[in-house]
Parts: sequence; structure tokens; C-alpha cells
Amino acid sequence: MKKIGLFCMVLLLAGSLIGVLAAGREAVADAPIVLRLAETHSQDYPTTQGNYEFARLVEERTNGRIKIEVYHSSQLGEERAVLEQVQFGAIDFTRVSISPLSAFVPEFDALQMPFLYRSGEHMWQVLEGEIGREFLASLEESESGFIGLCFYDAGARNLYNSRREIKTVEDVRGLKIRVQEAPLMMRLIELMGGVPTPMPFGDVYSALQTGVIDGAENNWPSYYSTSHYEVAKYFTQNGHTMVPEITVASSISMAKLSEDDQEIIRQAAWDSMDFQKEKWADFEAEAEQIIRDAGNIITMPTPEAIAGFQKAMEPLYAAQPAYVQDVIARIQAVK
Ligand code: BDP
Repeated sequence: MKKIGLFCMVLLLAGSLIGVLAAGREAVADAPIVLRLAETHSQDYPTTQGNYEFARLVEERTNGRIKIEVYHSSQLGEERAVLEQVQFGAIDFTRVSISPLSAFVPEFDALQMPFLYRSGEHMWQVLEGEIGREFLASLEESESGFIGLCFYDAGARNLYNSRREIKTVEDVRGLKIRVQEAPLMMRLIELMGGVPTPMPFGDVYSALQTGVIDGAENNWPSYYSTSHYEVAKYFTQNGHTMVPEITVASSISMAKLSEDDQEIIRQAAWDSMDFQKEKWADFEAEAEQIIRDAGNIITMPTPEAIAGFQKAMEPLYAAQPAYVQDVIARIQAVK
């Protein structure tokens, strides 16, 4: 009798163990795949809004199987360090400026040359057309560890500083200007006669405040959202570059997903562009207005002065390798 009782108990235990294991397996199968995206800007910034839209589309189109968590405000690190982690697959996605990416893949200089695009429309014709698509695909082929997904708007970059009004390129002489950690940006400021000082985005505010640097360069939204406009009052609308933003995936992370899921991710990122562009246009206008209202000294250089900035960039064009020169010519030919 005792033996039968024991036997029954063993059976019962084994049964419930099997039950628990099966339930566990089901839970694993149902658990969403969670991927991480790193973003340097704050939560309400247009690029971050674009990231959320990308994440929303991926979640919707995979019926919740894939979730992308957006880590904004440099929670996962500054752009250069984040890009390294994306190469190792430690971070799955990031949205960065093309400048820091160009330090890893120099061919991207072709998309961020000074005074390259005639307008925002021209830039988008290029990025959404054959050339932009080619660049996204070439990233993958370059075995850089990145997969290019889409571009976002970042308007035009302009000079600002805490020392003096800049009306012409000659006025830049001797000013210490922070640049992104990219060789092209270093050279650009050097050719204007300034002293380029590369540093991560997050360090710029205190460097301006303490006088370690005299100025920096960026678009209206970044000048505003970082509060740089409070410590560097002189802003010159010289628009020396339009540097597109780019979202990249880690090829290591992507390789773990099915072909179908990879395709959903690519398409969702591409489809988030229009949303970001709209947010960008609104925020750019809003930031400019706030800065003007704050009483900053805003200088619009004359056409001759702009021509002076452009002329100063000629050696940078001349120094580009043949491949970049070809792309530049193709970009200039885009109507
Ligand atoms: C902003 C870009 C951001 C850059 C930053 C910078 O959106 O991704 O890293 O400039 O200057 O315009 O570092």
C-alpha cells in the first residue's frame, strides 16, 4: 500500500514537472524579442520621435514579436562609443549623424561635403533616390558591421560662438570650434581658419561655459535643445553643411533574425522617414523662434560672404578620393 502511494506521488510530481516545463517553453516562444536603439538626443527631439515611430511600426508589423526599446539622451553612451558597440552587436540599432559614422566608413564623406546640397529638397532627392539607397546598401557590403536603414533630416549646420559676431570666413580665424569626431569636420574648421576641437556632443555645453572652446557648429534644434544658445550668443547662418542623420543596425543583431523580420525592420525604418521630416520641420521653426526671442545675435552673411566660406572649402573638395569625387558629381547632377 505504502509502495503504491509512493508510486502515485512520483507520478504526480513527474506530471506536474512536465506541465511546468511545457508552460516554460511556451512562455519562451511567446516572449517578444527585445532590441535596443541608442539615441543621443532627448525624448522629445525629432530624431527620437522618428525612432519611436520606427519602433512602433516594427512592433505593429510583427504583431508584437519584436520590440525596440529607445534609449534616448545618450543613456547608452556618446555616438562614437555607441557605434563601436553596434559593431560588436552589444547595441542593436543607433541613430547617429553621418559625421561620426564617416570616421568608420570614410566613403560617407560624399554625403556630408560642405555646401553640397542646393536645398533640403535637393538633399532628399539624393537620399531617397538611387544614391541614398546605394549608400545604405554599400554599408552592408563594406563589412563595417553596420546595416544602413534610413536617413533623417538635420537641416543645415551653422557656426556659433561666445566671443564675437562672425560675418565672413575671416572672422573665424583663431576661434576654437568644437567639431564632431570626424576627420572631415576637423578639416572644414581648419580651412575656415579656426582651431578644430573634437569632442563628444555631451561635453560641449560645459566646454563652452568654461571657455575651453569658443564655439561650435550645429543646426537650430541642437543649438536650442542643448542650451548652447545660452552660453554662445553669436549665431551665424552660414549653413556650411547639411549632414543627414542615419539609422544603422548591427549586422550581428540582424543576422539573428529571420529574413522576413529583417525585411520588416528595413521597411519600417524607411517608412518612419516622413514622420521624422515633419517633426523636424516643426521643431526647426520653433527652435529658431525661441532663440530669436531670447535675444541672441543672429547674423545672416551676405551672398559674397557665403561665397567666401565656399571658396575656403575648395581644398577639401580637391583632396577627396576619386570615388567620392564621382559621387559628388552625381549629387550635383541630381535636379
Ligand atoms: C546633431 C546631431 C547629432 C550629433 C550632434 C553633434 O543630430 O546626432 O551628434 O549634432 O554635433 O545635429 O555631435
